[in-house]
Amino acid sequence: MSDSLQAKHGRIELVLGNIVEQAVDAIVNAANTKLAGGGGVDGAIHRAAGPKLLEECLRLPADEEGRRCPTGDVRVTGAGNLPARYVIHAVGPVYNERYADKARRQLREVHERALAAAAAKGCRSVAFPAISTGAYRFPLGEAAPIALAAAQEHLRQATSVQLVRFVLFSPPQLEVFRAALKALAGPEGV
Ligand code: AR6
Repeated sequence: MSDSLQAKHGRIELVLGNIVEQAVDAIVNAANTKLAGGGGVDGAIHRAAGPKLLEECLRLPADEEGRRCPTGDVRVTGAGNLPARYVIHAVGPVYNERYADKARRQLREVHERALAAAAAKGCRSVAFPAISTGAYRFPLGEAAPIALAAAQEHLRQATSVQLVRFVLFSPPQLEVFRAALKALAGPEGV
């Protein structure tokens, strides 16, 4: 089964691994609205990047409740000690079955905006975790096709981004993304 898909302007790739080890131009963080760190990917990224990353996040403007980025949106910082140049902090939706349509829309949007932000910085390679599928409980089988379709759509336009890598943290997660990538490729299996 193929772990990559060639789109018009670039390639989508799936790997099993840790997002903090990716030597790409930008890594995407599954952040929360406060951008002050947290658990999961966010915690791992802040630990590996060192204190400079948090300092940079805290310098971003916040509203009166300490929110630096609304749900569905992104903010870009440097990457501290990470091998990447930028961290794109992306706030995915908290999944709630009653508002599943809204969550799907916001998940799509956050991927689109992360890719647009990467392109605005001239990035050639971007690595994503499976945003919202941990603490935010978005079902992985629903999240994978949304994330992959947003990447495919971005790579249909002229963009600096040539590689969109999804970094999955466990073999079962990789399998779910593989099935979704296969479905996206269509019967030709492009
Ligand atoms: N590399 C790649 N993937 C990982 C890693 C890693 N190092 N660590 C976990 N995952 P989550 P969310 C996978 O909870 O659901 C934080 O506290 C994990 O298996 O990190 O968007 C933030 O501060 C899961 O599939 O992000 C927010 O408050 C996926 O990454 C909140 O959690 C996302 O899990 C965001 O929740």
